[in-house]
Amino acid sequence: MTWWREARFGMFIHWGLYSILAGEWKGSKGHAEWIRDTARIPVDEYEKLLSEFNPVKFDAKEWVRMAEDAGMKYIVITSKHHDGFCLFDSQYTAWDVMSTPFKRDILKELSDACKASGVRFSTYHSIMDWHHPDYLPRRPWEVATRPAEGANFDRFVEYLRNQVTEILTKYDPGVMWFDGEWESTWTHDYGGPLYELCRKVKPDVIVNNRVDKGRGGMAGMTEGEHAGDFGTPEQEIPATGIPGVDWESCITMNRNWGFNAEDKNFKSTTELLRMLCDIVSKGGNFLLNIGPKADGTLPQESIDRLREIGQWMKVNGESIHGTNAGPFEPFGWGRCTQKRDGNDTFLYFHVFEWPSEGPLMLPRFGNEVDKVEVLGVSSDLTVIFGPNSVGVSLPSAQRDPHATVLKVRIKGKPIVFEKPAVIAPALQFVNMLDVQLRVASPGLKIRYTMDGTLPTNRSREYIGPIRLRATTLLRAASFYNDELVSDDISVRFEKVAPWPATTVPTTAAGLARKKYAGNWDKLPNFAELTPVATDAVGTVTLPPPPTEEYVAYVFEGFLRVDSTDAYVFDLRSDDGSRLEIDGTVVVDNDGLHSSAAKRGVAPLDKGLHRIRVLWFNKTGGADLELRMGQIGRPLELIPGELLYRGG
Ligand code: FHN
Repeated sequence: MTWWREARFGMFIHWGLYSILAGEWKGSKGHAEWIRDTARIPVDEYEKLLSEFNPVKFDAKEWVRMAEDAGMKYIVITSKHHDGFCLFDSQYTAWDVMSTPFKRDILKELSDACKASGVRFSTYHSIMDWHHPDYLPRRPWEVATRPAEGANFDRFVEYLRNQVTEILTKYDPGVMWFDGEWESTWTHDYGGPLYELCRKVKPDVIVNNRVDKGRGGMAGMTEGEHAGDFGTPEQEIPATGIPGVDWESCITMNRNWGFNAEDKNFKSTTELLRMLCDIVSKGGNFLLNIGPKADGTLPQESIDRLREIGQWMKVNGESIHGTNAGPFEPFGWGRCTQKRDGNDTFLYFHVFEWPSEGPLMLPRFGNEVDKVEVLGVSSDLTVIFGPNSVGVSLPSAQRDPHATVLKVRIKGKPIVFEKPAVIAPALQFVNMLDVQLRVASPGLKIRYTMDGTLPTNRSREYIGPIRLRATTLLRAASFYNDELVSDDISVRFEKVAPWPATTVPTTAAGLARKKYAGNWDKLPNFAELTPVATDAVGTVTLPPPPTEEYVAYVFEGFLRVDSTDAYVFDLRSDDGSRLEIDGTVVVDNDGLHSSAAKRGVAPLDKGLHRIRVLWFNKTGGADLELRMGQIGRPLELIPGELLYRGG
């Protein structure tokens, strides 16, 4: 992953037969790469585009040069989008560029051009395929005209795997960027092995998380145990990065991935550059999309922005390439990235907004400052050093309207004046609760009070977990050289009475499970429904595969706890689910979503407690898992001997 992490910035390219239509079909506009579906073009009509695809102005070296000059370190081009058309010479289909008048292997030319440059070649490959006869499901509107009889999805998967193998072996992609994984026919049982195939054929290839089923919607991060080397937020930038998690935001320059002649909603160069700074300051990569025209040229608006981005990157690229997420909490006027320099650190501050008057005060840190400079220009930068503070002033004429970059060299790892994080298994407890306080920066002391007052340099210093036995308002802050240097954080921990156990006699082990049929987007009111089946199960679990769709289950019975305490419950499901204990909702994980977990806490007296778990699945993947643990202890699947059916 090293080259990819250091690259930070790449070019996405959506190009294919749809580019010929430029977003319009028989007067209907507003389309792009989905046009075969959104304009409902019958496949035989769409196939006529083959004879029109002849991008005579395509110049792979020119495309790669534009990417490189823009500071982009890799390109990801659609080897095959959802329409199934292949931009490469595939031995497994004639639905490819060699069947067009162009008859040139576009991927080969781009791969070769990349080899001769500093740009890594990569490909986007859609799993969903609206042309291959064995792909299922058909688009809903064409089921009648393009019947699925005889389609064999496993034969399609073999075709997919064969093409992935030929791409990996012929074009040396740095990244396999899969997409179109969301339909119910594509499952983890295919996704996992496809990831393994990529690893086997080309061990150094990087594979995104859309190879499998773990992508949590457009937010793009991987949930649950699924394959993929990085998360893929789409058309969005996460609010914060996630330490140790690789991710890449893919974003269009205007509003479409594929070329749409009417779409002039191009983001400004300033907006695009500030997105780049924002993404990289959070530890992510930026994959910026281009939608080339049918003749093989790029839209002029794209060319102009790439050139302007390149001008900025020539001066400021070191604040992007090879950097990691900045160490500070968000601050309004800009972003920060960082790069180690031996034992020292370079902090790069991207200044978007300068104060209307007075110096710009940098986020506070405790390190000794070696040097402060403005990248690129000899400048009249004024630096004001205060006690653990740095302010800068720069004449407005010397500021970069996109973003001015300040390069600050400090000794050692950043000593960020961050407020302490409070780590606890719950906010409520029955007997006692161990609370931890943490700061990432070296050199800081945490001081805290337990009566809600603001800590001073005479307050207790945090040296290890704090054991609470009564309701407490914990308040903590960071100190450096015995000076209060951070905001404070207050958290109220409440000692609560346990919910009383019930005395209902139990009749047998396990839970009653009722099955319901329906098409829901969230949990229904089961009191209004009649179950289609009822059985008993040893614990909270779904029937074995194949996955059921348009279905719900309600599990009911009693849970036995053997000691009075607060218990943490972790409920994972796809789609929605809910946990109720003694009639109170403890975890609400409802809604249409891929596998995701939520937690809740219930204070329980020793004995039996009524438990109800509700779950539904609309279509696609499904899972349900309930774990519990006494507060402060590991969570485990609920063993059957703790579950009973009631009288
Ligand atoms: O359906 C595709 C879309 O056409 C485009 O390729 C984007 C880019 O990541 N991915 C899918 C939408 O999530």
